[in-house]
Amino acid sequence: MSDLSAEALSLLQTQTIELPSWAFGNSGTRFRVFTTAGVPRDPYEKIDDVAQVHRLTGVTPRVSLHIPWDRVEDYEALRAHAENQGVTIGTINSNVFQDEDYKLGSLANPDERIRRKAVAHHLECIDVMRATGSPTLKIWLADGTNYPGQDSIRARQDRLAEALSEIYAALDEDQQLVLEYKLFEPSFYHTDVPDWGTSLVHCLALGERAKVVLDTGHHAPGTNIEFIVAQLLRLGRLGAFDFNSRFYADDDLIVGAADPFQLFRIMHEIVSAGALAPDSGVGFMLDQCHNLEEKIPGEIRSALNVQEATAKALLVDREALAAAQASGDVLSANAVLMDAYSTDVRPLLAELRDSQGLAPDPMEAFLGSGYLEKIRAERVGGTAAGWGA
Ligand code: AOS
Ligand code: ZN
Ligand code: ZN
Repeated sequence: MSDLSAEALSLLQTQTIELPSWAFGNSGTRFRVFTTAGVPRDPYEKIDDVAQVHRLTGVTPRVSLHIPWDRVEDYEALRAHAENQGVTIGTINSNVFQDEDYKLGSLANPDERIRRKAVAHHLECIDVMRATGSPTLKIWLADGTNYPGQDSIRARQDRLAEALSEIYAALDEDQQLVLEYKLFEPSFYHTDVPDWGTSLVHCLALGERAKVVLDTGHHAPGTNIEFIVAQLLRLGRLGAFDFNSRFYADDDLIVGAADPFQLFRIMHEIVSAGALAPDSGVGFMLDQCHNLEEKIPGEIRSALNVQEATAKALLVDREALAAAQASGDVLSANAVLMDAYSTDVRPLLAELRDSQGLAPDPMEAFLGSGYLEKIRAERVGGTAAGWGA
Protein backbone atom coordinates (compact mmCIF):
# COMPACT_ATOMS: atom_id res chain seq x y z
CA MET A 1 0.00 0.00 0.00
CA SER A 2 3.13 2.10 -0.18
CA ASP A 3 2.03 4.19 -3.17
CA LEU A 4 -1.05 5.56 -1.45
CA SER A 5 -0.77 8.36 1.09
CA ALA A 6 -2.22 7.67 4.53
CA GLU A 7 -5.06 10.07 3.73
CA ALA A 8 -5.85 8.35 0.42
CA LEU A 9 -5.78 4.97 2.12
CA SER A 10 -8.22 6.04 4.79
CA LEU A 11 -10.56 7.46 2.12
CA LEU A 12 -10.38 4.17 0.25
CA GLN A 13 -11.23 2.32 3.45
CA THR A 14 -14.32 4.41 4.07
CA GLN A 15 -15.82 4.09 0.59
CA THR A 16 -19.12 2.21 0.46
CA ILE A 17 -21.20 1.01 -2.48
CA GLU A 18 -24.96 0.44 -2.26
CA LEU A 19 -26.36 -2.65 -3.99
CA PRO A 20 -29.73 -2.80 -5.75
CA SER A 21 -32.06 -5.55 -4.51
CA TRP A 22 -33.20 -6.16 -8.09
CA ALA A 23 -29.71 -7.20 -9.21
CA PHE A 24 -30.21 -10.46 -7.29
CA GLY A 25 -33.47 -11.45 -9.02
CA ASN A 26 -33.96 -12.91 -12.47
CA SER A 27 -33.89 -10.35 -15.25
CA GLY A 28 -33.62 -10.21 -18.99
CA THR A 29 -34.57 -8.25 -22.04
CA ARG A 30 -37.97 -7.81 -23.62
CA PHE A 31 -37.23 -11.01 -25.51
CA ARG A 32 -36.72 -13.32 -22.55
CA VAL A 33 -36.17 -13.42 -18.81
CA PHE A 34 -33.86 -16.35 -18.08
CA THR A 35 -34.01 -18.12 -14.76
CA THR A 36 -31.03 -18.74 -12.51
CA ALA A 37 -31.09 -21.43 -9.82
CA GLY A 38 -30.99 -20.14 -6.26
CA VAL A 39 -32.24 -16.59 -6.83
CA PRO A 40 -34.04 -15.00 -3.86
CA ARG A 41 -37.73 -15.75 -3.33
CA ASP A 42 -38.47 -12.58 -1.36
CA PRO A 43 -36.87 -9.32 -0.17
CA TYR A 44 -35.49 -11.08 2.92
CA GLU A 45 -33.43 -13.41 0.76
CA LYS A 46 -32.28 -10.52 -1.45
CA ILE A 47 -30.95 -8.88 1.71
CA ASP A 48 -29.21 -12.15 2.65
CA ASP A 49 -27.36 -12.02 -0.67
CA VAL A 50 -26.40 -8.35 -0.25
CA ALA A 51 -25.06 -9.22 3.21
CA GLN A 52 -23.05 -12.07 1.72
CA VAL A 53 -21.42 -9.68 -0.77
CA HIS A 54 -20.69 -7.28 2.09
CA ARG A 55 -19.12 -10.00 4.27
CA LEU A 56 -16.68 -10.78 1.48
CA THR A 57 -15.91 -7.34 0.06
CA GLY A 58 -16.41 -5.20 3.17
CA VAL A 59 -17.67 -2.31 1.01
CA THR A 60 -21.39 -2.95 0.38
CA PRO A 61 -23.23 -2.28 3.65
CA ARG A 62 -26.49 -0.92 2.17
CA VAL A 63 -29.25 -2.20 -0.09
CA SER A 64 -31.63 -0.19 -2.30
CA LEU A 65 -35.20 -1.42 -2.31
CA HIS A 66 -37.76 -1.00 -5.07
CA ILE A 67 -41.42 -0.64 -4.12
CA PRO A 68 -43.59 -2.60 -4.89
CA TRP A 69 -41.04 -5.24 -5.98
CA ASP A 70 -39.82 -5.37 -2.38
CA ARG A 71 -43.16 -4.76 -0.69
CA VAL A 72 -43.51 -6.67 2.60
CA GLU A 73 -46.06 -6.78 5.41
CA ASP A 74 -43.69 -5.55 8.07
CA TYR A 75 -40.94 -3.13 7.06
CA GLU A 76 -39.61 -2.84 10.58
CA ALA A 77 -39.04 -6.59 10.56
CA LEU A 78 -37.25 -6.26 7.20
CA ARG A 79 -35.07 -3.53 8.65
CA ALA A 80 -34.26 -5.70 11.69
CA HIS A 81 -33.44 -8.61 9.39
CA ALA A 82 -31.03 -6.40 7.43
CA GLU A 83 -29.36 -5.11 10.56
CA ASN A 84 -28.99 -8.64 11.96
CA GLN A 85 -27.14 -9.47 8.77
CA GLY A 86 -24.86 -6.46 9.13
CA VAL A 87 -26.39 -4.24 6.44
CA THR A 88 -28.88 -1.37 6.36
CA ILE A 89 -31.66 -0.26 4.03
CA GLY A 90 -30.39 2.53 1.80
CA THR A 91 -32.48 4.15 -0.91
CA ILE A 92 -36.16 3.51 -1.54
CA ASN A 93 -36.96 3.50 -5.27
CA SER A 94 -40.51 4.33 -6.29
CA ASN A 95 -42.11 2.52 -9.19
CA VAL A 96 -44.73 4.30 -11.28
CA PHE A 97 -44.00 2.53 -14.54
CA GLN A 98 -45.65 -0.87 -14.36
CA ASP A 99 -49.30 -0.09 -13.75
CA GLU A 100 -51.85 0.04 -16.59
CA ASP A 101 -52.86 3.51 -15.39
CA TYR A 102 -49.40 4.87 -16.19
CA LYS A 103 -49.61 4.28 -19.93
CA LEU A 104 -49.49 8.04 -20.59
CA GLY A 105 -47.26 8.84 -17.66
CA SER A 106 -47.37 9.17 -13.89
CA LEU A 107 -46.49 12.50 -12.25
CA ALA A 108 -46.84 14.28 -15.62
CA ASN A 109 -49.96 12.40 -16.76
CA PRO A 110 -52.69 14.64 -18.21
CA ASP A 111 -55.29 12.91 -16.00
CA GLU A 112 -55.39 14.37 -12.51
CA ARG A 113 -56.66 11.12 -10.97
CA ILE A 114 -53.58 9.29 -12.22
CA ARG A 115 -51.25 12.03 -11.02
CA ARG A 116 -52.84 11.78 -7.57
CA LYS A 117 -52.34 8.02 -7.61
CA ALA A 118 -48.65 8.44 -8.52
CA VAL A 119 -48.14 11.03 -5.77
CA ALA A 120 -49.87 8.68 -3.29
CA HIS A 121 -47.43 5.93 -4.24
CA HIS A 122 -44.54 8.23 -3.36
CA LEU A 123 -46.16 9.03 -0.02
CA GLU A 124 -46.30 5.27 0.62
CA CYS A 125 -42.57 5.10 -0.24
CA ILE A 126 -41.87 7.86 2.30
CA ASP A 127 -43.68 5.76 4.93
CA VAL A 128 -41.48 2.82 3.94
CA MET A 129 -38.45 5.10 4.42
CA ARG A 130 -39.62 5.95 7.94
CA ALA A 131 -40.10 2.28 8.83
CA THR A 132 -36.83 1.10 7.32
CA GLY A 133 -34.64 4.06 8.33
CA SER A 134 -33.92 4.88 4.69
CA PRO A 135 -32.65 8.43 4.19
CA THR A 136 -33.29 8.73 0.45
CA LEU A 137 -36.26 8.56 -1.92
CA LYS A 138 -35.19 7.90 -5.49
CA ILE A 139 -37.50 8.83 -8.33
CA TRP A 140 -37.09 7.62 -11.87
CA LEU A 141 -40.03 8.26 -14.16
CA ALA A 142 -40.90 6.50 -17.38
CA ASP A 143 -42.95 9.59 -18.32
CA GLY A 144 -42.78 10.99 -21.81
CA THR A 145 -44.46 10.73 -25.20
CA ASN A 146 -43.96 8.72 -28.37
CA TYR A 147 -45.25 11.17 -30.95
CA PRO A 148 -44.94 14.92 -31.50
CA GLY A 149 -48.17 16.57 -30.42
CA GLN A 150 -49.23 13.62 -28.24
CA ASP A 151 -49.23 15.94 -25.21
CA SER A 152 -47.96 19.40 -24.35
CA ILE A 153 -44.28 19.19 -23.38
CA ARG A 154 -44.61 22.38 -21.35
CA ALA A 155 -47.82 21.41 -19.52
CA ARG A 156 -46.18 18.13 -18.57
CA GLN A 157 -43.26 20.02 -16.99
CA ASP A 158 -45.73 22.12 -14.98
CA ARG A 159 -47.63 19.05 -13.76
CA LEU A 160 -44.37 17.33 -12.90
CA ALA A 161 -43.11 20.34 -10.92
CA GLU A 162 -46.35 20.49 -8.95
CA ALA A 163 -46.36 16.77 -8.14
CA LEU A 164 -42.69 16.79 -7.15
CA SER A 165 -43.24 19.70 -4.79
CA GLU A 166 -46.04 17.80 -3.07
CA ILE A 167 -43.77 14.78 -2.62
CA TYR A 168 -40.85 16.91 -1.43
CA ALA A 169 -43.07 18.65 1.14
CA ALA A 170 -43.99 15.26 2.60
CA LEU A 171 -40.36 14.35 3.37
CA ASP A 172 -39.05 14.57 6.91
CA GLU A 173 -36.21 16.99 7.64
CA ASP A 174 -33.66 14.18 7.64
CA GLN A 175 -34.85 12.68 4.37
CA GLN A 176 -33.81 13.65 0.85
CA LEU A 177 -35.14 13.15 -2.66
CA VAL A 178 -33.01 12.26 -5.66
CA LEU A 179 -34.31 12.60 -9.21
CA GLU A 180 -32.89 10.37 -11.93
CA TYR A 181 -32.81 11.43 -15.58
CA LYS A 182 -32.79 9.29 -18.69
CA LEU A 183 -32.49 10.34 -22.32
CA PHE A 184 -35.10 7.97 -23.71
CA GLU A 185 -36.90 4.69 -23.13
CA PRO A 186 -39.60 3.65 -22.64
CA SER A 187 -40.69 6.89 -24.33
CA PHE A 188 -39.19 7.42 -27.73
CA TYR A 189 -40.12 10.97 -28.80
CA HIS A 190 -39.60 12.93 -25.61
CA THR A 191 -38.88 12.06 -21.99
CA ASP A 192 -40.04 14.36 -19.19
CA VAL A 193 -36.74 14.17 -17.27
CA PRO A 194 -34.29 13.47 -20.11
CA ASP A 195 -31.10 15.09 -18.85
CA TRP A 196 -29.19 16.44 -15.87
CA GLY A 197 -30.25 20.00 -16.65
CA THR A 198 -33.93 19.16 -16.37
CA SER A 199 -33.39 17.16 -13.20
CA LEU A 200 -31.34 20.01 -11.76
CA VAL A 201 -33.98 22.63 -12.63
CA HIS A 202 -36.61 20.63 -10.73
CA CYS A 203 -34.26 19.99 -7.80
CA LEU A 204 -33.36 23.69 -7.53
CA ALA A 205 -37.05 24.57 -7.42
CA LEU A 206 -37.70 21.97 -4.72
CA GLY A 207 -34.97 22.83 -2.22
CA GLU A 208 -31.63 21.78 -0.82
CA ARG A 209 -32.65 18.23 -0.06
CA ALA A 210 -33.34 17.49 -3.73
CA LYS A 211 -30.44 16.26 -5.82
CA VAL A 212 -29.68 14.67 -9.16
CA VAL A 213 -29.06 10.95 -9.76
CA LEU A 214 -26.62 10.17 -12.54
CA ASP A 215 -27.14 6.72 -14.06
CA THR A 216 -24.09 6.10 -16.24
CA GLY A 217 -26.21 4.32 -18.87
CA HIS A 218 -28.68 7.14 -19.42
CA HIS A 219 -26.89 9.40 -21.89
CA ALA A 220 -26.39 9.73 -25.62
CA PRO A 221 -23.36 7.81 -26.88
CA GLY A 222 -20.21 9.89 -26.56
CA THR A 223 -21.50 12.08 -23.72
CA ASN A 224 -18.72 13.29 -21.43
CA ILE A 225 -20.15 11.98 -18.16
CA GLU A 226 -17.30 13.20 -15.98
CA PHE A 227 -18.08 16.73 -17.08
CA ILE A 228 -21.61 16.33 -15.71
CA VAL A 229 -20.14 14.91 -12.51
CA ALA A 230 -17.82 17.90 -12.13
CA GLN A 231 -20.63 20.38 -12.80
CA LEU A 232 -23.11 18.81 -10.37
CA LEU A 233 -20.41 18.59 -7.70
CA ARG A 234 -19.67 22.32 -8.14
CA LEU A 235 -23.31 23.02 -7.47
CA GLY A 236 -23.58 20.59 -4.56
CA ARG A 237 -26.36 18.72 -6.36
CA LEU A 238 -24.88 15.34 -7.20
CA GLY A 239 -27.04 13.10 -5.03
CA ALA A 240 -26.03 9.68 -6.22
CA PHE A 241 -24.79 7.47 -9.00
CA ASP A 242 -26.54 4.53 -10.52
CA PHE A 243 -23.39 2.81 -11.76
CA ASN A 244 -23.49 0.33 -14.62
CA SER A 245 -21.98 -0.16 -18.08
CA ARG A 246 -23.43 0.29 -21.50
CA PHE A 247 -22.37 -0.49 -25.02
CA TYR A 248 -25.49 0.80 -26.80
CA ALA A 249 -28.39 2.06 -24.69
CA ASP A 250 -29.39 1.45 -21.06
CA ASP A 251 -27.66 -1.93 -20.97
CA ASP A 252 -27.30 -2.20 -17.14
CA LEU A 253 -24.16 -4.33 -17.50
CA ILE A 254 -21.50 -4.72 -14.81
CA VAL A 255 -19.95 -1.35 -13.94
CA GLY A 256 -16.46 -0.96 -15.36
CA ALA A 257 -16.99 -3.84 -17.79
CA ALA A 258 -17.54 -1.79 -20.94
CA ASP A 259 -15.38 1.23 -20.22
CA PRO A 260 -13.16 1.03 -17.12
CA PHE A 261 -11.36 4.18 -18.24
CA GLN A 262 -14.60 6.16 -18.05
CA LEU A 263 -15.21 4.85 -14.54
CA PHE A 264 -11.70 5.99 -13.58
CA ARG A 265 -12.32 9.45 -15.09
CA ILE A 266 -15.53 9.76 -13.09
CA MET A 267 -13.79 8.72 -9.88
CA HIS A 268 -10.99 11.18 -10.64
CA GLU A 269 -13.56 14.01 -10.64
CA ILE A 270 -15.01 12.70 -7.39
CA VAL A 271 -11.61 12.52 -5.70
CA SER A 272 -10.57 15.92 -7.10
CA ALA A 273 -13.69 17.51 -5.60
CA GLY A 274 -13.15 15.83 -2.22
CA ALA A 275 -16.45 14.02 -2.67
CA LEU A 276 -15.35 10.50 -1.82
CA ALA A 277 -15.76 10.80 1.94
CA PRO A 278 -19.03 9.36 3.27
CA ASP A 279 -20.11 12.78 4.60
CA SER A 280 -19.82 14.34 1.11
CA GLY A 281 -23.40 13.32 0.47
CA VAL A 282 -22.76 11.50 -2.81
CA GLY A 283 -24.25 7.99 -2.87
CA PHE A 284 -22.36 5.35 -4.82
CA MET A 285 -25.04 2.93 -5.91
CA LEU A 286 -25.22 0.24 -8.53
CA ASP A 287 -28.14 -0.19 -10.93
CA GLN A 288 -27.43 -3.37 -12.82
CA CYS A 289 -29.00 -6.59 -14.02
CA HIS A 290 -27.22 -9.87 -14.44
CA ASN A 291 -29.10 -11.54 -17.26
CA LEU A 292 -26.52 -14.17 -18.15
CA GLU A 293 -24.01 -14.32 -15.31
CA GLU A 294 -24.55 -15.45 -11.71
CA LYS A 295 -26.00 -12.59 -9.68
CA ILE A 296 -23.86 -12.63 -6.52
CA PRO A 297 -20.50 -12.94 -8.31
CA GLY A 298 -21.77 -10.24 -10.70
CA GLU A 299 -22.27 -7.89 -7.75
CA ILE A 300 -18.91 -8.84 -6.23
CA ARG A 301 -17.17 -8.07 -9.53
CA SER A 302 -19.00 -4.73 -9.72
CA ALA A 303 -18.02 -3.68 -6.21
CA LEU A 304 -14.39 -4.61 -6.91
CA ASN A 305 -14.42 -2.66 -10.17
CA VAL A 306 -15.63 0.49 -8.41
CA GLN A 307 -13.02 -0.02 -5.71
CA GLU A 308 -10.24 -0.49 -8.28
CA ALA A 309 -11.24 2.65 -10.21
CA THR A 310 -11.33 4.57 -6.93
CA ALA A 311 -7.88 3.33 -5.88
CA LYS A 312 -6.49 4.39 -9.26
CA ALA A 313 -8.09 7.83 -8.92
CA LEU A 314 -6.54 8.16 -5.47
CA LEU A 315 -3.14 7.32 -6.96
CA VAL A 316 -3.17 10.37 -9.24
CA ASP A 317 -0.24 12.58 -8.32
CA ARG A 318 -2.25 15.74 -7.73
CA GLU A 319 0.74 18.00 -7.19
CA ALA A 320 2.36 16.93 -10.44
CA LEU A 321 -0.98 17.27 -12.20
CA ALA A 322 -1.54 20.80 -10.89
CA ALA A 323 2.00 21.81 -11.89
CA ALA A 324 1.62 20.41 -15.40
CA GLN A 325 -1.77 22.08 -15.80
CA ALA A 326 -0.49 25.43 -14.53
CA SER A 327 2.41 25.40 -16.96
CA GLY A 328 0.24 24.33 -19.88
CA ASP A 329 2.14 21.07 -20.24
CA VAL A 330 -0.58 19.11 -21.97
CA LEU A 331 1.25 15.84 -22.40
CA SER A 332 2.67 15.72 -18.88
CA ALA A 333 -0.74 16.45 -17.38
CA ASN A 334 -2.29 13.66 -19.41
CA ALA A 335 0.60 11.33 -18.49
CA VAL A 336 -0.03 11.88 -14.77
CA LEU A 337 -3.59 10.59 -15.21
CA MET A 338 -2.52 7.72 -17.45
CA ASP A 339 0.19 6.62 -15.01
CA ALA A 340 -2.40 6.24 -12.28
CA TYR A 341 -4.88 4.53 -14.59
CA SER A 342 -2.24 2.08 -15.81
CA THR A 343 -1.26 0.98 -12.30
CA ASP A 344 -2.35 -2.50 -11.29
CA VAL A 345 -4.04 -1.78 -7.96
CA ARG A 346 -5.18 -5.36 -7.31
CA PRO A 347 -2.18 -6.22 -5.07
CA LEU A 348 -2.76 -3.02 -3.09
CA LEU A 349 -6.44 -3.86 -2.58
CA ALA A 350 -5.65 -7.47 -1.65
CA GLU A 351 -3.23 -6.17 0.98
CA LEU A 352 -5.84 -3.72 2.27
CA ARG A 353 -8.45 -6.50 2.62
CA ASP A 354 -5.94 -8.71 4.35
CA SER A 355 -5.26 -5.93 6.86
CA GLN A 356 -9.03 -5.71 7.48
CA GLY A 357 -9.37 -9.42 8.13
CA LEU A 358 -11.05 -10.05 4.76
CA ALA A 359 -10.08 -12.58 2.14
CA PRO A 360 -7.65 -10.91 -0.32
CA ASP A 361 -9.70 -12.19 -3.27
CA PRO A 362 -13.44 -11.91 -2.48
CA MET A 363 -14.47 -13.65 -5.72
CA GLU A 364 -12.34 -16.68 -5.00
CA ALA A 365 -13.56 -16.71 -1.38
CA PHE A 366 -17.19 -16.63 -2.54
CA LEU A 367 -16.78 -19.41 -5.09
CA GLY A 368 -15.14 -21.57 -2.40
CA SER A 369 -17.70 -20.72 0.29
CA GLY A 370 -20.44 -23.17 -0.70
CA TYR A 371 -23.02 -20.32 -0.59
CA LEU A 372 -24.08 -20.80 -4.22
CA GLU A 373 -24.58 -24.54 -3.76
CA LYS A 374 -26.57 -23.88 -0.58
CA ILE A 375 -28.99 -21.36 -2.12
CA ARG A 376 -29.41 -23.50 -5.24
CA ALA A 377 -30.56 -26.37 -3.03
CA GLU A 378 -32.66 -24.30 -0.64
CA ARG A 379 -34.38 -21.76 -2.84
CA VAL A 380 -36.78 -23.21 -5.31
CA GLY A 381 -38.93 -20.90 -7.42
CA GLY A 382 -36.98 -17.64 -7.10
CA THR A 383 -38.64 -14.57 -8.53
CA ALA A 384 -37.92 -12.22 -11.37
CA ALA A 385 -36.44 -8.86 -10.42
CA GLY A 386 -39.65 -7.14 -11.42
CA TRP A 387 -39.73 -6.64 -15.19
CA GLY A 388 -40.48 -10.17 -16.26
CA ALA A 389 -42.72 -11.08 -13.37
C1 AOS B 1 -34.39 2.97 -15.32
O1 AOS B 1 -33.90 2.90 -16.44
C2 AOS B 1 -33.63 3.45 -14.21
O2 AOS B 1 -32.28 3.17 -14.37
C3 AOS B 1 -34.12 3.26 -12.75
O3 AOS B 1 -33.05 3.45 -11.88
C4 AOS B 1 -34.88 2.03 -12.42
O4 AOS B 1 -35.59 2.26 -11.25
C5 AOS B 1 -34.03 0.78 -12.21
O5 AOS B 1 -33.22 0.57 -13.32
C6 AOS B 1 -34.84 -0.44 -12.01
O6 AOS B 1 -35.65 -0.66 -13.16
ZN1 ZN C 1 -30.98 3.78 -12.79
ZN1 ZN D 1 -31.68 2.69 -16.32
